[in-house]
Amino acid sequence: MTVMFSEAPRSAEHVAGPTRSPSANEWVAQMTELLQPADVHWCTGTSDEFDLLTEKLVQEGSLVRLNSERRPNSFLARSDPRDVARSEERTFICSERPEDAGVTNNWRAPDEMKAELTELFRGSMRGRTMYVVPFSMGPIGSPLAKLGIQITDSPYAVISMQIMTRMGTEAVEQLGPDTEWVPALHSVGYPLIDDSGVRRDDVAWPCNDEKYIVHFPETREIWSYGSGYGGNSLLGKKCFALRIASVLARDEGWMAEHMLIIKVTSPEGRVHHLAAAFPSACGKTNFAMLQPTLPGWKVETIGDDIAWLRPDDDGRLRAINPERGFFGVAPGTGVDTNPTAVATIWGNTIFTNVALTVDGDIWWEGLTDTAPERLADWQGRPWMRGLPAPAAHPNGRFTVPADQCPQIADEWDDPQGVVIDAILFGGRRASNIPLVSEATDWEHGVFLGATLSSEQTAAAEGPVGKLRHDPFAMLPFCGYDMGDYWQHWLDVGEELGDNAPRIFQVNWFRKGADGSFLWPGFGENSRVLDWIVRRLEGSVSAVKSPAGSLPIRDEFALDGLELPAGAWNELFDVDPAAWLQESEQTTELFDRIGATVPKVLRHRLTRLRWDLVSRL
Ligand code: GTP
Ligand code: SPV
Ligand code: MN
Repeated sequence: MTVMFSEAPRSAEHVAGPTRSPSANEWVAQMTELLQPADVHWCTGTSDEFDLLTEKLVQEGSLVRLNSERRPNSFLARSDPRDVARSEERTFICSERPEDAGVTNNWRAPDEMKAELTELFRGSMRGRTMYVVPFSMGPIGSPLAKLGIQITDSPYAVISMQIMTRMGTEAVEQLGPDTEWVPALHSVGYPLIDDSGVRRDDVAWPCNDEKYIVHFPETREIWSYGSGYGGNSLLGKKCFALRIASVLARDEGWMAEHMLIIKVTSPEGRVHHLAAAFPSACGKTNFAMLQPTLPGWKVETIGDDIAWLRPDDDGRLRAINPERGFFGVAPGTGVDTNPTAVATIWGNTIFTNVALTVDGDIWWEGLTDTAPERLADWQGRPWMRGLPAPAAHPNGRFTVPADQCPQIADEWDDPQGVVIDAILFGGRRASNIPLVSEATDWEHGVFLGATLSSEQTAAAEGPVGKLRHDPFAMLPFCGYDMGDYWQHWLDVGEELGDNAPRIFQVNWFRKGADGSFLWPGFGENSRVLDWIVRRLEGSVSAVKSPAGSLPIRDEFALDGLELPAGAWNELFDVDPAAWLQESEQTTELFDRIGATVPKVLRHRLTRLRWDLVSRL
């Protein structure tokens, strides 16, 4: 594999390597010395390169090529069973002062952490190829885009970055001598040659039991060691576009959020753009690809996981999706629940930790109603229908280019982004939180975001189902103190003033006494969308409640929906006693975060508690 950049213009102070940025070239040279790889490959992002890498991975047994008639140019990866999700316990924000990382992040002193990691990284690529992956988060040349360079010894990470970001030559061309860029160092921590020169065989999914996902917010650096999986290894995604970007955003007056973006067209042909923050595996991809059951409505996809939002020259909030692919949860994605995702992954897709069918295609729980009789499960073991263990890992994923989505909006890669009219917050809540409510104003919206909680999912290591606060769906992704982050939200709202988007809270996951979902969800969520847009347009009213403004049944689009008797009331029930109990937990959260919690949010909480007490 040869370097493709010999033509790149070189400046006088050019050090070595194929970019116009001396700092980038120097960093790559330094890292090469530290990591001691067998060779270095600068990635171009071409389809030839993708083919070479996937073929190599197939030869080595790290990828299974799927049946090319059923799933062209698609592959299955099976990870080490100890490396199947983000490792929040091993994720660190290493600011100079611990209080800048805040109590919701793991913190270590940057010097200390760097010294420790340097020893782990020393020689960690022996016997392997070091890939240099230049990438742009955001459309090439967009005023909202940012550049990064990932160094990795994982070809799986390279091909995933190729799908998920604008990667290779087009990114490197953006990198001038003085352009800012984020260094993102990644090693799976499985060198093939040890300190004494002894060689060992590679494994299908190399990784290390010792994992570190580390961010240095002040120097805008990422060092990730020991994991090859998702957000731990595709460093443009959570590490850059959320943790580092949230810090850049605070400093530069914008916002980096864990949000989908959609374009909604009403039956009257009016267009609105919405952004929505739901925690990991709580329905962003589904909502981003919604197929409305309500006649006349149209939803188009702009992004499914991350939004960068910035006040524009006219004072309105504009958003881009910094990614160019979807890394979506596979289980639960089916023809009934998300037909658009099923159509999107027709080919050119990398599947991770899902089941393999006898004819070389993929399957997971929820893709079809009935499982095939026989499968190879996500670990490649024989599996039969009726076995209690799922065939796919609950955090099995697909990685696919966004432009394959049949309902992708034309504006999805517009460098200027789209103007956001409404922001939604939503969690996975069996109780307490209504199907939909509207914040009374921006400050109340920030309160709803700050107090967002959700049952934990398989997207991260940890106890699935456990309720936890996940403010703004950013708990694992905010690169600085949570209280300061809330204040930043208040500041941006102040700047936007009357141009600020309206804020809503949604919950598709409320359950009845028998434990089943009260709301059908998925395409039927268009009914909620209808109400939200009608609110924006001023054509429906609402009733006040401690949860915000609630819809009136007569004004809500329920036609054609068989909602069980009593379900409406249960969906919107705000029980003062239960809410009061929940507000105790909010108090605990605020106390834990401490002095940086904005005063107005504390006042809100006090007012809410008085309101609830008066309703007991
Ligand atoms: P990350 O990629 O981890 O950030 O997650 P995400 O928010 O994009 O999650 P995704 O859309 O992939 O949703 C994951 C799970 O939520 C799937 O199992 C879906 O079936 C389920 N889900 C999505 N929408 C709904 C809904 O409206 N109702 C119900 N009951 N489940 C839903
Ligand atoms: C999430 O966990 O929110 C994801 C998947 O979007 S990962 O990229 O692995 O973080
Ligand atoms: Mn996510």
